[in-house]
Amino acid sequence: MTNNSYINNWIKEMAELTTPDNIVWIDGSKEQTKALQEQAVKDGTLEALNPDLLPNCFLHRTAVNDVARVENRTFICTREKADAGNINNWMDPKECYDKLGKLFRGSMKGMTMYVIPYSMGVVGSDFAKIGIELTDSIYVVLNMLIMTRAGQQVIDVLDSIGDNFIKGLHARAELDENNRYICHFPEDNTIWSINSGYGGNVLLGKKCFALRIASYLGRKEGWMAEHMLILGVEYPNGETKYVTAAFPSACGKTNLAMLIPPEVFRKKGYKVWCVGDDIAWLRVGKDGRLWAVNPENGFFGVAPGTNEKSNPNALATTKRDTIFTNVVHDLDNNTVWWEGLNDNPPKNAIDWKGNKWDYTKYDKKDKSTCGAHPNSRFTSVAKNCPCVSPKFDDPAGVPISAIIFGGRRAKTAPLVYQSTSWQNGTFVGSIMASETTAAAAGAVGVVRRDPMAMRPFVGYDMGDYFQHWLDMGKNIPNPPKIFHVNWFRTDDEGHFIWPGYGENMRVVKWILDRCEDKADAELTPIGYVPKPEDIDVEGLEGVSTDTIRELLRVDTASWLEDIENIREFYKTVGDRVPAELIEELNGLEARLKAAK
Ligand code: GTP
Ligand code: SPV
Ligand code: MN
Repeated sequence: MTNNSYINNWIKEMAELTTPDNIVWIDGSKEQTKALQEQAVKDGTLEALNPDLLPNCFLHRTAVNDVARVENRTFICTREKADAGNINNWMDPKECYDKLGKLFRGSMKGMTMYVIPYSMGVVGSDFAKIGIELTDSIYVVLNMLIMTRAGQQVIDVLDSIGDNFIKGLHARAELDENNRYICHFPEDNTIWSINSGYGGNVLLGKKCFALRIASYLGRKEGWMAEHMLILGVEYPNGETKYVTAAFPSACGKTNLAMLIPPEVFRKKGYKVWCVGDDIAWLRVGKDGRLWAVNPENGFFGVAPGTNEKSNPNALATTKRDTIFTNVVHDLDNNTVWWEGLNDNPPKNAIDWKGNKWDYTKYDKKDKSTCGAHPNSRFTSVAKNCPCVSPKFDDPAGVPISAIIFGGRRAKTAPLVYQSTSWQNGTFVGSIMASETTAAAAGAVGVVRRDPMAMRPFVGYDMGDYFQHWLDMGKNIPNPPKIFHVNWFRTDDEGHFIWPGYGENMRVVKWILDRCEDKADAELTPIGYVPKPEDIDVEGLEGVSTDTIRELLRVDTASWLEDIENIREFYKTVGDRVPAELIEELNGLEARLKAAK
C-alpha cells in the first residue's frame, strides 16, 4: 500500500511477532467499512440496531473485566526513570519490549491484522501528525474510522513521511487483566497495548497518542497537547470567541462543548459551536495568540446522563452512524437505553453484561443494578453534531480567549474564579482536584489531585510539564486568561446547588466578558471572584441571590486545609516542581491567613 520502507519494515516485523494469517489495509472506503460491519455482526462483535430509528448504528459489549482505562497498568517507558516522573508508572523500555513481546508473540495466529493509517488533525495541516495502528480488532477499526481521519487520505501521503509517524500495536490476546498493559515509548514514537478491548486503552490515536505521546512531542517542539474541549460562543453581532476547558474524565467536557444557551440568551442571538469535546492541541499563532485544534474526528462520549434536557446535541449526534458500547439493548424495538436517558427503562432488555435485565429491580442509588455500565459510551461522528463548529476542519484552528480549569468538588472550589496572571493560572491548573469517576478503573468519588486534568495523560515528568506551561506563557505575547470553575458544589444533603448544563453559559459569559474587561469582580485570596450581581441570572428560575452568593463563597478555612494537601502533592510530584509554583503556593497561603 506504500513504498515507505520504514512503514513496510515495521509492519513486517510486527507481523513476524504476532503471526496473523492475513494483513488488511484500512482504506476507509464505504465498501470496506460495510463489509467489516457485516463481518463484526456475523461474529457477534456488534449487533446491528434498528435501521429506521438508529440508521448505521451498532451495539458492542466489552468483556466484563474490561470497561474503563486502567491507569495502574499504563506505563511510560523512557530510558531514564526520572524522565517519566513520579506520577507515571515506569518500565525500562528494553524490559517492557521483552515482556510485552512475549505476550504479543503469536497473539494474532488465525486472525487478521488490520493496518489503520490515520491522522490526528486535518491531513497535511501544520498541527497534524500521522499514526498507524496495527490491531486484530474490527471494533477498534470501526471506532478509529469515526474517531480519526483515517484511510485513503492518509495512505496517499505515507510515501513522503519517512519515519515520522507514531507506531501503534494492539492485540486483544486473552483479555487477561493480569497481563493487560498500555505502554508508551515516547523516545521511539511507539505505543503497545495488549489484553484490552476498551476505548481509551485501545483506540491508540486518543489518549495514548494525542495526549501522552503528543504532550512529550509538544514539550520538545514548543506546543501543548491538553485534555480540553474547545467551544465557540457566537455573539449577537456575529463575532465568535473561543475557549478551551480542561475537566477530568467524566466531569463535563462533552456537555459543556455542546451547550445550548438558556432561552434568554438564545433570544438575544447567542449560539455555541463545538470544535472539540476531549482533546486540544495548542500552538502560538503568528498573531501572538494561542490557537487550538481538535485533533480528533469524533466523540467517544459518556452515555449515562445524556438526555434531551442535559445534552440534546449529543443525543442528536448519536442517532446515526454510532457505535454504542456497554449500554442497555432494548429488544422490543432494537434500540438502546441508559440510566438518565428517560424515565422509561425498557421492559424487555439485555444489560451491559449481556444478561436479561429486570428494570423493576433498578435502583438509581445502587450502581450494581444499572443496565448500562456507568462508563458506557457512544462513538459518534463529530460532523453529525447539530452544533459542530464551521471551523471544525479549519487547519489553522481557532484563537483562544480563555482557558478554563475545573473539577468535581463538593465543597472548596467556588462556581468560578479568575487567576491573576499566566503564572498564577498555571498554579491554579496544577492544584486542580476532583472526585474520581467511573472513567478509570478503581474507587469512585475519592478526591485526588489531577493537574490540568492531565494526571493520567502526561507522557513525561509532571514537574517538567508544569515548567512547560510556564515556558509557553513566556512565548505567547497575547495569552488567554485562565479561569477555574466548579459545577459540582453540593448542599448539606449532597444535592448539586448549581443547575449546570445549559445554565453554565452564564458563567462562560462572565469569563468572556472578563477577557474584555467588560465584567466586574472582587479580588479574593484565590483570585478574582464575581460578585453575585456580576453573573447574569436573567430568566434563571429557582436560584436565589443567596444561593449564588453561597456558590461564589471562598471558604477560607477549607482552602487553608487544602494547602497542606497541595504541599504533599507537590512533594509526590518531586523536585522538578518549578520554584514559581512553590512561590504561588506560599503566596496563596499567606493571603488566606491574612483574610482569616
Ligand atoms: P470524558 O469523556 O471521560 O473525558 O468525560 P467528559 O469530561 O466529557 O464528561 P461528560 O460531559 O460526558 O459528563 C460526565 C458526567 O457529568 C455526566 O453524567 C453528566 O451528566 C455530568 N455533568 C456534565 N455537566 C454537568 C453539569 O454542569 N452539572 C452536573 N451536575 N453534572 C454534569
Ligand atoms: C476519558 O476517560 O477521559 C475519556 C474516555 O475520554 S477514554 O477514551 O477511555 O480515555
Ligand atoms: Mn476524556
